[in-house]
Amino acid sequence: MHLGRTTLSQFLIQQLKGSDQQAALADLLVDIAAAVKAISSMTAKGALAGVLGSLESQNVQGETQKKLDLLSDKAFINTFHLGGLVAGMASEENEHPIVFDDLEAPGAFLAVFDPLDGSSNIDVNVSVGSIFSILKAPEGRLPGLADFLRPGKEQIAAGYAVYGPSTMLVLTVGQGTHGFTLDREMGNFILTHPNIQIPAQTSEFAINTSNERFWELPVLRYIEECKAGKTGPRGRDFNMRWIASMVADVHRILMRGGVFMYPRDTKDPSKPGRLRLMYEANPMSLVVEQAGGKASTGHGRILEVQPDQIHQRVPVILGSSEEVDRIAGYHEAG
Ligand code: AFP
Repeated sequence: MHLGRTTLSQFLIQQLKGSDQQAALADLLVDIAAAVKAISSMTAKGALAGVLGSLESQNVQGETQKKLDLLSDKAFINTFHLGGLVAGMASEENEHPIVFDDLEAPGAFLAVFDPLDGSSNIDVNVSVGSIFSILKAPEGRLPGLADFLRPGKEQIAAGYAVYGPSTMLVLTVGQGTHGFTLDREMGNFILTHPNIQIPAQTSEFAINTSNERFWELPVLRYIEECKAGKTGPRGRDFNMRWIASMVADVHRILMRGGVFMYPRDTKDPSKPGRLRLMYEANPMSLVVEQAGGKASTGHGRILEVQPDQIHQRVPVILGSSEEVDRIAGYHEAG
């Protein structure tokens, strides 16, 4: 692999040359890259493209939808529909899965995605992203809801795009986690971060501390120890970051280590966390684990969770393995 010259397509041909299904998966990931390029172009234009601001509508989560939420959702839906490789898809912006029943033969894959994550940052020009998760579709029939509700360990590919100063695509097909940077002049994603490895240790944590009064004891203990720094049991100072865009926070952790936490809290007892399992936690957990990190609910591996709803939420603690282990240990101790 030549850094700076290997394109996404060339890389995927190398990684996925074992079977027809692997070749089809490579094609699907190239289709996803095309949708990401379209979204990158829209976000880069900002206010000039008339795509900022909110709509009157709300999504199934009861959250106000941004214009770019829906435009990004359409970009993925059209890409998947035209590509013919996906039998059905589920997204944050649609209450129920969409099944493509007009194809000659059902596609081999299911796509689950958050078309624009962190969209409350759009209007203030802060990095946002898209997150995707790919599952195998049932053979010879159209998919039903149960076919989507698979544990994250069954994902065959996952990744995200981060629309920041540069647009990057970070993905895994189960053979490590790799980063590609969009060369806007050429319109190609170029391999710039092969085999990303998250440092096992870190001195940086990411959490929304305005929720502190709602945290459970293990989380309180961990954050207090980080804040105590050199004067406390950790014996070193920590730094804090919170971009409120999961993709941007997790990308920083992939680049330099850290731990990201959106834990279960008592703010809304009906919600076991804020982040959605199927299209935020699962894909990000696979990417993180493939980069040598860990991803836990506090009480177990996120990728083992058996979903029972498309939009269900889950506590998320992920990043540098030694910190995730420590936090899980505090949960075990109660
Ligand atoms: P939005 O898509 O509504 O901006 O939510 C983004 C997000 O799901 C995730 O990307 C952030 O990590 C998290 O919410 C931020 O939540 P808080 O606004 O409660 O900090």
